[in-house]
Amino acid sequence: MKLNFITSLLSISMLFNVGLGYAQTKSTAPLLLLNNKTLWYKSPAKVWEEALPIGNGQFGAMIFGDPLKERLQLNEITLWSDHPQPDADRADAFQYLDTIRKTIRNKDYKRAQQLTRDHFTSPAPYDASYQTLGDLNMKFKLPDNKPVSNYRRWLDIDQATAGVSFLVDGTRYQRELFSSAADKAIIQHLTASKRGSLSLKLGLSRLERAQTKFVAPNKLILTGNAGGKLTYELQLTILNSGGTVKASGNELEVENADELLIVMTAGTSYLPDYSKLFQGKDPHALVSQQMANALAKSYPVLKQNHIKEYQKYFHRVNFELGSNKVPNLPTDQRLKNYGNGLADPSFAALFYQYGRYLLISSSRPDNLLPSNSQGLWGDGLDLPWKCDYKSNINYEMNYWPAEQSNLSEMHLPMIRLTQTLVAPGTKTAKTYYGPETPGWFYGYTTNGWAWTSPGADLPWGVFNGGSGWACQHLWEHYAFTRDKTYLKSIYPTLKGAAEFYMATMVKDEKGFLITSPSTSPENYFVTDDKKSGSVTEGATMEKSIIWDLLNNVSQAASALNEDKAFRNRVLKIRDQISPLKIGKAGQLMEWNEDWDLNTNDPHHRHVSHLFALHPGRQITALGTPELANAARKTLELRGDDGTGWSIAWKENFWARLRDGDHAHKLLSNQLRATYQTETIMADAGGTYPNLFDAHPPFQIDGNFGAVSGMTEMLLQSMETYTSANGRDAYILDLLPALPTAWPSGNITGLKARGGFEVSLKWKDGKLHSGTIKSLSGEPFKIRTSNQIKIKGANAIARKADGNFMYSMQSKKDITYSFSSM
Ligand code: FUC
Repeated sequence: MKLNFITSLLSISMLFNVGLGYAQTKSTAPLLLLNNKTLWYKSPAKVWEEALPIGNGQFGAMIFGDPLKERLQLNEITLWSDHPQPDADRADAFQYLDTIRKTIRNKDYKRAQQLTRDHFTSPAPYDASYQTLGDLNMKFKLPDNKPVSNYRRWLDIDQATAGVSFLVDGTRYQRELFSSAADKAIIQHLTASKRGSLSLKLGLSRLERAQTKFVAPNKLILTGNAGGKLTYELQLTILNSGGTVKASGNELEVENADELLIVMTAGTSYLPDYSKLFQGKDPHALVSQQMANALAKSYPVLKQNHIKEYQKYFHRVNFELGSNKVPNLPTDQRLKNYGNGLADPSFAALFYQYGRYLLISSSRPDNLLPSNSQGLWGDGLDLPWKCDYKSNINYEMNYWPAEQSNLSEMHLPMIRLTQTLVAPGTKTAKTYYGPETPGWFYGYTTNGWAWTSPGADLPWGVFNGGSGWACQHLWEHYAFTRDKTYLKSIYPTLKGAAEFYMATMVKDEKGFLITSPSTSPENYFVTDDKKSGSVTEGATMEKSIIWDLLNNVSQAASALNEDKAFRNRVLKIRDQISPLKIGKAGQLMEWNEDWDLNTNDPHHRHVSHLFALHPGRQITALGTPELANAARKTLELRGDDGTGWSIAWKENFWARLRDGDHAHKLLSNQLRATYQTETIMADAGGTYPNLFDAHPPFQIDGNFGAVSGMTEMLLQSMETYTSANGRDAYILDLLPALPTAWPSGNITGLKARGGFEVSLKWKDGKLHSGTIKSLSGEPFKIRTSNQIKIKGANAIARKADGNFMYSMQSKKDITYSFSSM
């Protein structure tokens, strides 16, 4: 292939003006970044949390952008160390179930804790970790001792391209990069405004288990294994226009080129098939094929393919807050200002769209694994918490924005992994709850190898809710898309999860159904006589998850018009689940007994017992006001701080409580600039300069939780009513929690349950106008706080709670417009 760009001042300035969409006055002036869809900085990244992420779902890079020494830290979503552990269940666990339950009922919590730790955890080591693929290191030769000026580093989330640009001795150097899902490659284009200016050495490296091979003078291959049976391969090809490229030791050396194209492709032997224990073919043939395909295309074509494929998803939602004038400040400065309370509402919109960018970039529809706890990006061999998929918040929070922010297909890798857990989870269910136990189950976490056993220790390892909560996502994909073929395909998985819980719940002293043994994620209780433990019966979160699952399964059965007897049984059992309880401080009780105020850790980061408020729908601000008030009290007791994801979750809770200002306060807490990367388990949070969320350390769930929280402030659709045809239909709640900090704005393309696409515009803190497109022709209701005119509304009622309700019969593919009165 030939490079299509002739390096000249003209083509460089065209590249700046047309290709990247940045206005530029003179070729030597710094790039002026005028839009609100670009992260940009005035200096290279010194630490990983400043580097900028690109990814095509599967293959990603963190770009540091140093003029002299560039580092691209690379990841491949399936690169998991170690191996599957199908025998990690504790073989005799079931023998102890009855004793553990009786010990709990007898309130001997100390012994119950010991018995559970000894007999109901997993005896297997949990060593497998998501790992780095390696680094591309580039050492540039620039004119001696000449300073770098006019430096810019950016990530354009509208096009999913990143770049670096700077001047040395009157020559402008530019690198542009993207990770293309269309062509399955990371592409890098290097130019300079003076011919023959590109001289560098480049090599591939990895911390361990890697060999570099030369295949041709312009090609490098890095291969190895990840400690178990998984093998990986990374290929790099460099094409030059002008100058020379040759092998030099373990590196490639480029001298005096005018322009360069560097293409990288990567893969592993991972096969998403549990029955084969994930063992697929060596990736060499596939990675070589991907390289050949990419090399057959010119740079402009590769770039165009990439942008088109990316924007198909990204452009579905447009979000503007405040004025269209974006401060001409680098992103790290805007972040600092926001955290210091300076009004810049458009920064929140950038953070929102960045979250969508991150989901698209770490979870394309055909990903072999979902976005993990760092999305796609992780530097090291043993990453924080193994970078796995923890079910007690992290796995699910990653996918909260998928449906509502119109990225439904990005949900599919998570839905597929959850289905993969059915086979190992069937075994785990029987091993821990008895050979006759129906269905499938997993508790605390899963990983790239479909782990379903409990964890090795307490308080975290023995949690009952994993499969139930993960299944909420299988249901939600249907709730938003109304795709019955899909629903039919996942129904057995939902049903299996429900069957497990229906068979294993026990009766409490009053005859209500609860779980036992039971924990409230990673928290300890203190009884009134000051006994502390984590193992008890009937923790609120577990019963709330089961309630939600049974509710969803019954709706699924009725939507499919099948399984009537089963559905009736599901509903009967759902109604026997122990009700949510309000404690002596007016709080929603976390435990089966009113122990909340005894706690030694009042600000514990998990606020698990509010699952019913969000992401569940058993509590709603207007439908169950007493429980909603109790949830509010709980949030007040827990406080406004927490780890990154904890703060993000609280944004969602306050939005569901229809308190936009409090939700916004949490968002401001989250958007405090931080560099803290040491693990902190209590109040910490914050946002790194590259806008990754800080647990700390970096954990991507906070980014996704914030997208969800902001969406919940603008649109909610979790409430149902029974429509004239006897089916469940949804209430679309418009601007339920608009904060005063966002008096004007607009958002287009949000999705609502029931199959609707919603666009909203507001002014002076009030809904101004909008549209609702019906994608499935289902009836719906609209709730607004100010009166609107809408064609086709056949009923208007002012409710006691001060909102207006409009009842609609919709037709498929018709868009309904409305405006305020
Ligand atoms: C859970 C949380 C931690 C952390 C980890 C990945 O264990 O309690 O805060 O998010 O997952």
